[in-house]
Amino acid sequence: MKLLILVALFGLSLSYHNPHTKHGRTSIVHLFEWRWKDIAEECERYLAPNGYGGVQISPPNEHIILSDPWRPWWQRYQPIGYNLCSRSGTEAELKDMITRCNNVGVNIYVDAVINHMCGAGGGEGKHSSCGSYFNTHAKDFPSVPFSAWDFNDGKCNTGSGDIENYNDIYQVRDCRLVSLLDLALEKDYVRGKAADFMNKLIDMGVAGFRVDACKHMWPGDLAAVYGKLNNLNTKWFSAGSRPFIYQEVIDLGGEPITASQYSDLGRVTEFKYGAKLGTVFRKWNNEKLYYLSNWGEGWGFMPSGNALVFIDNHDNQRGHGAGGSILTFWDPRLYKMAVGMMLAHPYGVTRVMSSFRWDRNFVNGKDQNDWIGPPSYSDGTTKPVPINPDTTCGDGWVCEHRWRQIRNMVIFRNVVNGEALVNWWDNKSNQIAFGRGSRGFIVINNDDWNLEETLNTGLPSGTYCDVISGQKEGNACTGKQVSVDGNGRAYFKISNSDEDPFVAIHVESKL
Ligand code: AAO
Repeated sequence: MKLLILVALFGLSLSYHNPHTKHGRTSIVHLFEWRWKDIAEECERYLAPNGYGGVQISPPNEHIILSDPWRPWWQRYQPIGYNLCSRSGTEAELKDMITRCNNVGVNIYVDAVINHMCGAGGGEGKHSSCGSYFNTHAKDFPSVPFSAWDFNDGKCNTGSGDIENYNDIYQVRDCRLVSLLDLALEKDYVRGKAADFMNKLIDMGVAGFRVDACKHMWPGDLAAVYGKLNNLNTKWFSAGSRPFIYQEVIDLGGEPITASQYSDLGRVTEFKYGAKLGTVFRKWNNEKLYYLSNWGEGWGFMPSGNALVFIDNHDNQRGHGAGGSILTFWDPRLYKMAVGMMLAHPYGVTRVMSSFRWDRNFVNGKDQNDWIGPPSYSDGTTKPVPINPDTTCGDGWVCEHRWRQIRNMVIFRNVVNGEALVNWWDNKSNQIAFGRGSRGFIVINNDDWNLEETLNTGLPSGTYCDVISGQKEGNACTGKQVSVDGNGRAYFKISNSDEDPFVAIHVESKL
């Protein structure tokens, strides 16, 4: 009997770990601050044809509109209620996007902000994205409605009412994160409102959620909210599918709240992954690429089946959240290699970042412009994403997910999905290579000298097109060619001064 219950519970919880991606697609792209209209088009014209499995969208909830600073990107992490008009568009546009992306097999994952409402200093009025009235002095959010009873302040015992010490788990869960009004998710009423919001989105067709600020919510409260969620819409997902849940918990070690406290409930963001890989590619602390031979759990990360991984996210690419070692589009050469490593390696569910550019202004190591919102018109509305003739994006949208090296590695990951890591090679320094079964092989040179080696690729004999320097187009190759002999061996030469000092081949890039 006990065993049966255990099996049932285990089965139940694991069901939130599945991203439900379709057609053998494996990666998610975060289209940070994109408008719903642009995402719908991107699903159809680019993401589906190039094998992206899903999109993480910016928070769709009604949010505060701020003027000082002017329309920061982070205003969307300050909910006013659960109406669905936001900086990215109207509810009708949101619905249209979800439908169109689903119709081409690209899932939508919603960034769900349920820990809190807006900042305590948000004031009173209708400066909110759907025009709903609110009053932070009275903690009154009539559009939900939430009132003073629905917040945690009574339970918080810091002087400021904010979290002051991350070593005190009660503060972290019951006090305000950077002054954001902290919802009392122990109340069934509050849980119900959060679940209603998420269920509305599930019924519209989303495949799951990135749950914001989970460190600041009690795991038991989250379990109760998840338990109230509907199954996914059977128009696009098989009957009985539970939503995919990945929880944002920043666990770099050293705090009493850990990622593992949440991993039974759903996947968890593995922040050590990008922080460590950034350190390795930058060669800080004497790190070397060859130490990656046991990358993954061997580096103290959570079990692969619990992890959602990424090189950078919307916070740490601008100094919010964690770590100076993080690689971003600002360091494109190292960044492409790191993203390539992530996508070639079997660990975790992978998320690719897609950013907008902003004018950085460092004063004493801190970017004074870390608040700047997406490319916008003077009235504060977000600009569309124009596509240039060479397929890159214009108007300040970086579109890392369209960079050839990154997009082709997203395809590589799909081609090698489910294959074991094999044929590891390294030079005891910063040159490494490994394969995935007999379907793909990658070679990386981050040393200050050339790589010239004959390696066992495990691939069938033939001539392959490197998908980093180019790609297979028809029967031609626009990049380097690699010939694999009858024993699976191939000669690789990668100059340390190559534009991208790595090479990747897979069975679908065979000429
Ligand atoms: C804004 C203003 C605030 C203002 C507030 C209310 O910036 O000054 O008080 O409005 O008016 C985003 C922005 C915030 C913004 C907020 C609301 O980033 O700047 O506040 O919207 O508009 C913690 C949380 C984590 C959170 C992260 C940013 O645990 O959940 O802070 N991320 C999510 C979102 C994020 C969003 C929110 C949550 C809120 O992704 O975009 O905020 O919805 C330690 C802790 C971490 C903690 C960090 C930062 O990390 O471990 O849990 O993250 O500190 O406080 C080393 C350590 C590492 C440490 C890190 C600190 O690396 O190893 O553990 O240093 O840098």
